[in-house]
Amino acid sequence: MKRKDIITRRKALAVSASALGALLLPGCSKTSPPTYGSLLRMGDALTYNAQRTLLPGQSLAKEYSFGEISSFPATGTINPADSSKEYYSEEYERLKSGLFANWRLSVEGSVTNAGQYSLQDLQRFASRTQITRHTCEEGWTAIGEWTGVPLSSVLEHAGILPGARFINFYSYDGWEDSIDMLDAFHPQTILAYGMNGKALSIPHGAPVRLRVEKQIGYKSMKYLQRIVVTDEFVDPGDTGWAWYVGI
Ligand SMILES: Nc1nc2c(c(=O)[nH]1)N[C@H]1C(S)=C(S)[C@@H](COP(=O)(O)O)O[C@H]1N2
Ligand SMILES: [Mo]
Repeated sequence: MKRKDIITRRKALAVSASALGALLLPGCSKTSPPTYGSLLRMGDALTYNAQRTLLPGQSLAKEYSFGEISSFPATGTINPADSSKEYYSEEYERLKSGLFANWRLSVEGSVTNAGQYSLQDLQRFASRTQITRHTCEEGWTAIGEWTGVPLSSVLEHAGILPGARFINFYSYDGWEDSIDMLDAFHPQTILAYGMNGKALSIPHGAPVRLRVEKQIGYKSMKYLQRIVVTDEFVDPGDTGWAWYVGI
């Protein structure tokens, strides 16, 4: 699917996605994201994880058993190394041909230690495995097992500065999106490098994708390239999809 088609499709789906958000989240508007900044900024001695436990509404998404894992279609971009596609990335093609040995996830912005993480770097953190249901805005769901590093571990390693409020993600196929600190530090929000016991495949977002289990499927960005911690809300406005669609 071409990037242009994605945008058109996302525009077409905006109404249903916002309606879904409004339905499930009375009182939450997509244009004014929840502001927990002042809460998160209180008490320099507390870690963000400690502060998170003070915040309401951090329930876990349901986790399933091994036997409930289902078939799982790959949708949207399925191979950024395909030069016939509008989402083609020459850099991604190079990284793929080197089996992602040279892939680095850049973590930058409002952090004390900006850095570049290789796949091995990410795999040195304690991992988390979870079997969850993916919900696509197109109306299908699928259950899969994801293994990766909690995003909170990487953010704590990078050292988030007190003013930070949002995490922006950029991918090799040109997608960009953001989540707030509540979702970023949610224990089931992981940078996944494994799916169903194997290395994450190209169609599903190799080498590393985001899993945001508390939100609709399109927030789980594939083909991660860059993470920018910011104190500004960056709405990927051209897409037309709701910024927050909790499930
Ligand atoms: N970079 C990127 N991330 C993406 C997409 C995409 O096209 N590109 N599609 C999104 C949508 S709409 C869904 S439903 C899921 C699909 O993930 P899957 O291909 O592993 O099923 O990824 C999401 N993340
Ligand atoms: Mo989707």
